Amino acid sequence: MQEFQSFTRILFTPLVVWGMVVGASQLEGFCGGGQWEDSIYAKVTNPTLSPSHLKDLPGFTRSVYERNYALITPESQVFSALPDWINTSGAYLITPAMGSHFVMYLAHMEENATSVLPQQDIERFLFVIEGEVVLSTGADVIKLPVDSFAYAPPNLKHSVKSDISATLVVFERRYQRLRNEDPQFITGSTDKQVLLETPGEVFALRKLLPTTSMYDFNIHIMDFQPGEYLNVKEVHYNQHGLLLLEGQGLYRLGNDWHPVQAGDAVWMAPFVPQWYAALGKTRTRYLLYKDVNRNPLDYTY
Ligand code: UGY
Ligand code: MN
Repeated sequence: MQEFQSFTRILFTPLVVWGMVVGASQLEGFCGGGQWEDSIYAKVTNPTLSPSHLKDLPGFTRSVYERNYALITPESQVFSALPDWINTSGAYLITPAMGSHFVMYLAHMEENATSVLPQQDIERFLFVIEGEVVLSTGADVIKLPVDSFAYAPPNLKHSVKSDISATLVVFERRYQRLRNEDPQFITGSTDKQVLLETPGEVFALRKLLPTTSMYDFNIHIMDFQPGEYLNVKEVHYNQHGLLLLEGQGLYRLGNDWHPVQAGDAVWMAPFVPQWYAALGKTRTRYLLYKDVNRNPLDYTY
């Protein structure tokens, strides 16, 4: 009898351990990063309150879709093959169906993945959250690791490829030309962008695109230390697409107050009241699309 017990222990102990490892890896869900867990923005795809921790609450999600804003949290992001991209799945988080004039999507590129060009006259901005991609234009071949970005002006022939798996956040919109100036192809990384003055505010601000009038939008990187908040309770004509890269806090959207954390995406329509306070123990960093430099009377959408 004793022999039988030790035999079963020998047989089953490795099986149980193996089962726990496999089970744990499955719990990470299909956006689980695994190999990228120590990347600086790992919380975007492995949030503190991850889908696996919420799985026992039937139907629970923090996501909401209102007339003038949406909060889309990781447990409700739905990925499917990105049309014509190779080995890439995408989750569209903001689209014109909501009233926006831009799209914002996450692209999960597997090994040997390749992008396709945007449609004619569409400009594209991409930011690397996990892994590394290689961006090629006719003239340049550029490696883009985590925290780096690229802006492709409308009709620029380019491709994005990944040898290893990578996650990007991508913004696209129809370029709104002003005079005869053309925006330029741009690449860079957040840490190389200068810190800008923010009169009346405490957050640290970097802009990833030039502020000149050729560019009809900008991408802001905003950092708040725990306890810091927006002083202005903003209501403005500009639209926003936001991805929380780090930290946790409270977002006021319209008359609603939402606890948010890294990985959450927010759509803000023109004039939606907006305010943020960083809470939790670490800084908040978010990435923010904002349309700029155009007369609101000239919008063609
Ligand atoms: O620039 C902005 O509009 C920015 N401060 N908005 C925001 O963080 N919601
Ligand atoms: Mn704003």
